[in-house]
Amino acid sequence: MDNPKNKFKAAMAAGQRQIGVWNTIGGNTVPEMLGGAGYDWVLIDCEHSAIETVEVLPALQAIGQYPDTSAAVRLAANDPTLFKRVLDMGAQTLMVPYVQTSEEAAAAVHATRYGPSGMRGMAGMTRAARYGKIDDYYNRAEDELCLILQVETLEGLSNLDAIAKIEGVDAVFIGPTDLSASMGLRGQVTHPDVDKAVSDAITRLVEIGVPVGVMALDPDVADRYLTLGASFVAVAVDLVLLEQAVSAIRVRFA
Ligand code: 3PY
Ligand code: MG
Repeated sequence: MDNPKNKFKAAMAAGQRQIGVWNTIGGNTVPEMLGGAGYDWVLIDCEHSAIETVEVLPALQAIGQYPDTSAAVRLAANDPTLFKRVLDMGAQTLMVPYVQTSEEAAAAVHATRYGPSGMRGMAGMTRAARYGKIDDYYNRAEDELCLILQVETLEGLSNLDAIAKIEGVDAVFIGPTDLSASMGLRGQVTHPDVDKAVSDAITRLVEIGVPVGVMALDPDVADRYLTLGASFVAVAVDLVLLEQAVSAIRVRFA
């Protein structure tokens, strides 16, 4: 059996913008619904949600039913144990929060590589290897992995080039919310200073040829970041959409 192609990585390499939705509600129903909604990617968020590692597997299986939609998993932290488990579950695109230095970036890459170049533990009977059926999985796994590092602090921005240029880093994702806190503007993601810092980071990453992603829940802001050259933008979050819909219908009957 062939190693499944990472369509998200291939699309970015081909310059096709990727529009994504964030999954923060655990279980398999919501990921299944989001997977069938026509987005290019669905991110299963283990950092800012109650989604535990054990729930990543059914979410990947649910999204995996839709071949035109790629799944990505955001780990709770830059911890090699977490990498190992979701990689073995078959996650091919990983997002790592709060990367601030080139050393932290290198550690994330190291966690995705088998020895001798890294410390991803080896196991044969995994979903990633389709239970032993993928030909030469150990030597081909890395070709289809996509490692996205989040830069979302002023310290991270000051090391942006160094982080982005570490070999094995496939893309950088700017986190406007954490960045707003780091800038002393907690939660003010549309503040001109935060917006400028995000825009400058996108422009810089485009200049050095590293694919860049960002979250922008305002479609006009998302359009602007796409025009600046962002390759992948998360434009919606399941729980935000649910809250908006629930509140709107309640107001209708107030
Ligand atoms: C942030 O904005 O801080 C995120 O991590 C997601 O966009
Ligand atoms: Mg963040």
